[in-house]
Amino acid sequence: MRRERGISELYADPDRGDALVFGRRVGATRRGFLGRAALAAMGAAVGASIPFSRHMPAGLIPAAFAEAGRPGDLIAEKDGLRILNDRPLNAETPPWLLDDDITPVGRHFVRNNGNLPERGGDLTGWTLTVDGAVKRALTLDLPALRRFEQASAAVVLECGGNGRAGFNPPAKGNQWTIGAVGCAAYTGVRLADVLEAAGVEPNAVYVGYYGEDVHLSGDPKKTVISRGVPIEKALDPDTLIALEMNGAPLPALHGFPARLVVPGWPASVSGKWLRRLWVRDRVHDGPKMEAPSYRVPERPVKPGSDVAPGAMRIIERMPVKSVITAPRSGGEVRVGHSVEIRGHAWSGERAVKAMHISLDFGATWRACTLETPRNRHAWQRWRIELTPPAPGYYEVWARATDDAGEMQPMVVPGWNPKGYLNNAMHRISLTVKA
Ligand SMILES: Nc1nc2c(c(=O)[nH]1)N[C@H]1C(S)=C(S)[C@@H](COP(=O)(O)O)O[C@H]1N2
Ligand SMILES: [Mo]
Repeated sequence: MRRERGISELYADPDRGDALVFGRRVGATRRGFLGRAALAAMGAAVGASIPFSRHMPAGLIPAAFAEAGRPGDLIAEKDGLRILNDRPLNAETPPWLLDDDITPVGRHFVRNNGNLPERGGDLTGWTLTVDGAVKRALTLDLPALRRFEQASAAVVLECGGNGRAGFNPPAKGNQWTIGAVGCAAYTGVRLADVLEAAGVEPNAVYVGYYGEDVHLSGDPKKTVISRGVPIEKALDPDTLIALEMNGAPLPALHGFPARLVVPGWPASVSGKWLRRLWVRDRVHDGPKMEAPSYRVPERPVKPGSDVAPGAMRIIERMPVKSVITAPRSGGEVRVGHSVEIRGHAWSGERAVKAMHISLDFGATWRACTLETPRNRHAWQRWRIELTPPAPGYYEVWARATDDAGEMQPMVVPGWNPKGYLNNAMHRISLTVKA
């Protein structure tokens, strides 16, 4: 009951939801909303009456019970993150710690597929090789890399599996809720400039990365992960080889001394601890490029089905999404007082153009103010000040719409075998005290 749940799980099986909350089925009216007895039970469970109960779907597990980030799940370098796994290290950020416009290093999620490279923060012997379908292979040390023009940008990195915990039937892998995302400021050089120096051959179609991290088996011949992007994305002037994060050298956990930052795509293509970039004459085929890794069915499938590898496509841009960073879920306000609700919104390679919130389980929506991003690919601040109408239990649901008109779904979208791309709306609970 403690882990954060998507809105959807509830719709999928209302009876089970009721049983989880109340220990029994409490029953719904014919229209699928809560009946009187159910309402009383629900009110008692959340500790307040529910002013918008007429809109509350039966089986909805209250957000009040869906808290993530229990204390105690702490790691030294990370401030209040929830550890999903310590070997390899994987940790996500509770939404209320994502409030900063630029995510501090201590609050940026970590996703490692293997063990950290031995070098830590030591540069000895480090070079980056660029080879393959190029006119001249390059071997660059850090000073050589720094001689390229410097570029800086705030960039959202989101794991392709962020939100995996919401899928039903469950998908194996880290059970990310909503916090495998962050927006840090990166400084480095444009991948395009480095590729241009190497001279990309006309037959180049993809660029694959190799990092220095160590396979969990300990076998030095095994590669942890080696993904890549099409040459067009690699040549996009916003794609960086980052050397700094938030104005300091990249931390060991985030790829020291150099990582790719590929905006708008699943963060798995933003290779950390770079040692080689291989320009390919075919779609890169390193570990975790093949199906089903980072692929989704080309066409919608029935939840739980087997999907043939050939019927899957590589994930490219990430979908529209938002997070509520304040107040913290479970917060209280006094009746008659206003409360500022705020957060961030982003959409892969697009801009977000509208942000709405609902206080009444999705019956009505109010437009929030939405700031423009500080640069393309940074997330956008949204906020709204409102005064809930009466004492009681509320849920805030948040929905972003991007400039192509794509909107976050209320329920978990397209089930897929590995649990990628869940951009269902985020929700929190809010209690108004008399
Ligand atoms: N070399 C290497 N690069 C990697 C990974 C990895 O395990 N090894 N994980 C990838 C994945 S799946 C994600 S989501 C991001 C996470 O970046 P972060 O730890 O800086 O948040 O790094 C990507 N780059
Ligand atoms: Mo990831």
